[in-house]
Amino acid sequence: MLAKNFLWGGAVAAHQLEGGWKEGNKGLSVADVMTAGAHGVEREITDGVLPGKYYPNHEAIDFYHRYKEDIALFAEMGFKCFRTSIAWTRIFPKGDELEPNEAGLQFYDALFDECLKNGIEPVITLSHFEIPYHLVTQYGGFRNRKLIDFFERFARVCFERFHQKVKYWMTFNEINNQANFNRDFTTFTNSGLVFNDGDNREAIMYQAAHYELVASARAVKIAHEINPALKVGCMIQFSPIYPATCRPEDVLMSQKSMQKRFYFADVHSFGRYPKHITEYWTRKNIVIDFTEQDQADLLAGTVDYIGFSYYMSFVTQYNPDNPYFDYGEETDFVQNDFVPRSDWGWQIDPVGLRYSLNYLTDTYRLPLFIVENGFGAIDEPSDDGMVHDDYRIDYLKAHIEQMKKAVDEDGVVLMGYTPWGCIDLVSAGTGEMKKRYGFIYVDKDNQGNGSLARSRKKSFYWYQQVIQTNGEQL
Ligand code: BGP
Repeated sequence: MLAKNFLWGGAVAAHQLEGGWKEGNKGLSVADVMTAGAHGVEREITDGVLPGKYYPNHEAIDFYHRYKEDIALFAEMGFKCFRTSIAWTRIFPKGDELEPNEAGLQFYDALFDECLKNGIEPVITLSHFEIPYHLVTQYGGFRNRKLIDFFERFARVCFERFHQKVKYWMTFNEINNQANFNRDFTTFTNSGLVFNDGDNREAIMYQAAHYELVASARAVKIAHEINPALKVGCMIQFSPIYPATCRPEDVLMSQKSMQKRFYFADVHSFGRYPKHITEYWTRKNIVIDFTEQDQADLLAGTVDYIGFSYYMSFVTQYNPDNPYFDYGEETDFVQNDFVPRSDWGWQIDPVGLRYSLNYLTDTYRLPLFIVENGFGAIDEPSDDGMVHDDYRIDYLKAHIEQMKKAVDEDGVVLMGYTPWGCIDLVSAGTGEMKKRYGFIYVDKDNQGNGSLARSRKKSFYWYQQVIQTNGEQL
């Protein structure tokens, strides 16, 4: 049985739903300068004002003006918590100012008050793919050690201002996405790295990740100093990477691929890097700017819980071109014929969620929080005006079943479950509106047309009943 105070809710990120990109003195974030992509088309990064280009995050779903209506709908579903992020550029429009922007702080004061008034606990991510654009152009993003201080200032201001309203925090969303350094990863990371030809991407990635990990640890320490009751977690993108067969080389490859992607959680939880990473740096001649103070900071700022997203699993196999078993690359991933895939090719694997919960518990022995899980699909309202999203219900039901088994049968300590995109919003990966996750439909299309009206999908009523029965009736 799930605990009585289990945190059922939903998750979003500021830049994907707020809009109001210039309101309240907000500055430009990386998300504001990204055009819409499409199926398989990367989003383009411009200066944010290219004529004729559509920037989906500028208006998003206008939550900035409609949050009261949306929170009322979350309350109607019975949400116990609501996970969103604070847009860094509302608080520090450029990122390097000394004083915060009061109008931005007031917006979040009002938003958190509205949540609390409705019996909904805010769960807040400090940085969710929305780093100030100025920090990218002027400082090179997290290539630069100065970013640690800028982030620390931002975190301190948020904790000081909101610690009586917000108990649960996370530092960087999916911090480990940058492990895929061969991709152009600006859309899916917080690091604000733009690569030039000839860059040693891998070395830059490890350095930026190190600065982010130190910045995160410093934030955790500050939060605990300001209010020891605060719970601060990390946020890891978790997808197990299975071996293609029981061939020992495949199994070892799977292990090495998991090490590469999830060492971030080791540093967050233990305050130390695992040896396999430091050995790898030595072997690859990667020299990291890593001071004694950094090490002290990492140890002083270990997290209280592990927040993670779970959407899918992967499969990898031995690559004869990699005889040293260096960390596996995505190019070595193969299809899993045992599981179906979504329209976007994401492998649907509910049992993998139970595996992940067990893996994370065994490795870190910390409470866990599933802060993202969900099914991105094309929804079409029927003649009765409602979206009958049985496919989404099926996906969530199957995952909740496995989550309950992990708690009931495996003894996993789980704080809560917040499905991703509880209201339709702009896709982070593609910038589309038509990749929808919500229980609440928003009338808007990929070109930005639509009334922005909200309506309840079939899954809205289903999830309402799940929460009402604390997960007993699926
Ligand atoms: C996660 C991100 C979210 C979210 C989700 C779905 O990686 O934390 O911001 O967007 O993925 O991805 P997409 O929007 O590309 O479907």
